[in-house]
Amino acid sequence: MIADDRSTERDEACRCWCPASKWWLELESAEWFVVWNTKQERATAARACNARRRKRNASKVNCLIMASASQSSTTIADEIPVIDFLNPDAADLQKQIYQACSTWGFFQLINHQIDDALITSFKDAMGDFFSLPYETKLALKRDPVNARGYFDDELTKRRRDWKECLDVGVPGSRNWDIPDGDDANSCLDGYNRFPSRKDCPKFRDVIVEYFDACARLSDQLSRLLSSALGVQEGSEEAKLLDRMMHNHTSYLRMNYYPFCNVGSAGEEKSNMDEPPPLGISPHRDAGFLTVLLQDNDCHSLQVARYEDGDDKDTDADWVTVHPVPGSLTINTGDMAMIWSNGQLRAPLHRVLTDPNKVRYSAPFFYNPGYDEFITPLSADYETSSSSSSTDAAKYRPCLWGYFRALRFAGDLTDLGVEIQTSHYKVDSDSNHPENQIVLMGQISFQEPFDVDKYRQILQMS
Ligand SMILES: O=C(O)CCC(=O)C(=O)O
Repeated sequence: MIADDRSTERDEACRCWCPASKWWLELESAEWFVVWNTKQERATAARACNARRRKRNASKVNCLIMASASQSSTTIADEIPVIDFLNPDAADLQKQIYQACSTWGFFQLINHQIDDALITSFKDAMGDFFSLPYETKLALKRDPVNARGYFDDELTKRRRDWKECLDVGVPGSRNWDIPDGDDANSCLDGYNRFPSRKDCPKFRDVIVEYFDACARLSDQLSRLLSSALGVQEGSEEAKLLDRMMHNHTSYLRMNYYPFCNVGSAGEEKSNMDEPPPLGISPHRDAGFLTVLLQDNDCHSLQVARYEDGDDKDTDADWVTVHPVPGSLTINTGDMAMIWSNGQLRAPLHRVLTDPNKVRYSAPFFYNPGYDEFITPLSADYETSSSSSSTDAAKYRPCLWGYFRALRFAGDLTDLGVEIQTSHYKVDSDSNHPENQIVLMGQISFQEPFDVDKYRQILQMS
């Protein structure tokens, strides 16, 4: 807990910013209060505070106590499932993973079989990279014709994030030994930009080894999910996963969040009127699933928790995902949600900034082949969406290469409303499903996607 003296001078109409929950509390008057992370807990804190004020007939605010992003002891992170990958009961393991992904969309995986020593080397490599001089990193900057490389200007949901990143993806040739810039390596996402061996001697080898380990783990997790959904091995429906193992277009993002002591308008110091910026604004991951390595020292990833059946983005409670030591955090993405016909959740999540601590994290995004149309399992387009049939398809087929291109374009430049799975709902009037066919006829997935060249089509949707 930390006392926040920014608020102590305020007598009345107290408004308090809680960095843990990104939430303003309006209280007419209070002697003290504690801000918790969930809506219910905030309401309880507010009630307790008002009762105390009435009892003491107090009109002054003396002290505010708040939970900070990294120190809060009040979150309900324990409820985010922790799953043991070495569970000898395969059916139970499938069931746990399915339950986690269909409720939270998140879980923490222990005994994941990625070697501790590899993870330590990977973390060291990340640290080495982000400590390079800014100009050296900037020389690797991504651009409108190459989604891979370094950047510090990402937009999430049209807001700039407070972080630096390096994206490395599977090479177009699928062969890490072919030079990065070789034509054989070009693909929709561009080509890799590694730091030189002189600047970061072990970086490339460690990243490639960690990348391959994450790809293997993602394949195993996808198959467990698929079995839990009742997909028979060898069936037509299982083939997406067989193909994905060989044609996945995954990338590994290395994130560095500097500590943050400015307001979102960029002033030198935060002030009461400007909440601090977010490390990453609320978003859902676009691909199939994500294997996330978190920072053990700075806990600021939060996942939205909804009331049953409610997935409106506006009214979420935020729950901090405190990493269990040695675990990897797993979440399902938009493509898993479409493929499972909505049974698996693509959870909304965000990252807070911390005024005192830097943070490192690394999501590995396991993504389908670019030319893959993701279609709901057992899709029945004959049955109307309002039918109670469980087989009625809720989504129209989604071309991953198109979805990915639009997300990349939106990360880089403000194109208006960001593409979402809701645009593929059978009752949506969005023209993305038609537009994807137009774009497919015009681009090659073997060539880097050019945001400026296709701006017109991108803005048609
Ligand atoms: O930093 C984290 O923990 C999550 C990162 C994330 O959500 C992203 O990079 O999309």
